[in-house]
Amino acid sequence: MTLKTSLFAALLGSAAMATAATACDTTLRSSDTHPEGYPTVVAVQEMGKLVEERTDGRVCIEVFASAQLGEEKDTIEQTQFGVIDMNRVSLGPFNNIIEETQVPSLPYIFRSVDHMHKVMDGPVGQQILDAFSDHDLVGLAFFDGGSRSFYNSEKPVKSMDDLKGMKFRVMQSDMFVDMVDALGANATPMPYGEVYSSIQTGVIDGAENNWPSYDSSGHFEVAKYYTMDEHLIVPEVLVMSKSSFEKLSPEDQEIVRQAAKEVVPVMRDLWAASEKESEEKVRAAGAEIVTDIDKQPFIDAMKPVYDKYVTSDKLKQMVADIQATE
Ligand code: GTR
Repeated sequence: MTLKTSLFAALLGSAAMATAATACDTTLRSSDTHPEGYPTVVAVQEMGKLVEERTDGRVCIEVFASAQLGEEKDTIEQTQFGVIDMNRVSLGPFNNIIEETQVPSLPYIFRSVDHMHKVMDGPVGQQILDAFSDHDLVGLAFFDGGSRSFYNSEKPVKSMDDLKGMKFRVMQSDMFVDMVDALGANATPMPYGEVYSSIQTGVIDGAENNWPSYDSSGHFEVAKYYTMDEHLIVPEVLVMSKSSFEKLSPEDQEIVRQAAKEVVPVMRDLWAASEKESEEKVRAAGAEIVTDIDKQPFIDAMKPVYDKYVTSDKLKQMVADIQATE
């Protein structure tokens, strides 16, 4: 290509982009680490349809799936800076930034997914959403992330003893490093996208996650032993960059907030179906699942984690409120 033709191609390209951009007055770029078709991705796309319709095309949402915009920790920073408008992430990578997010990320804090829904739909959930505003973000809604369990490439883990000395990847949260240490294993915090090759090359023995992630990431191919200890039920969150949010009119802000809330039940249904489907798929693919596990020693081992992280009156009250939620 000559300089002239490549300049022409570049001009054509930007003209095409400009045409695409004019379809909506504002296109909010939303990040997700998961691939197309994953419940969180579909939920934000569904939310986008509501927003586009209700704003008469003033505001659209475009989801960049499969970590196209980066790994969670980096995209969180970019969302705070307003480089990314919207982000769907786990609460885990927020733990080191916003202390309130540590509470629903505590191991075994929720008795069940129903208990988690009750709490996150109530005043404690609202308190956590509000906490984002001190960090250049707007908390819009919580999504499901099921329960997370350990999996590895070495052996079926049937007790805490079996975990001793093994190396597990955790999300980039100090609390999760301490959680794994408290179980007698070793933790390596690393971005999600590096986990597959790190297991494959033996840098780590395994990781921990829910069924849909264990499936869609392909981790089950390299770590076939999954133990249902269900140590975490960490909710996921949809946030917006405060600067992007403030560029919208008050009416459009309200439409965005409302649409996020309305897709929560849609997401929960998608999630329940996806969990079932993924569990069946990994079982059929040869994953060995340990279901019969005594969780009590795991629960007891978490006391040092609570002692280290639940220190302020605010967090103590939040934990008490969660425990008192029926
Ligand atoms: C998934 C979660 C992602 C990401 C990932 C991880 O379950 O949906 O947001 O946090 O786990 O382990 O990094």
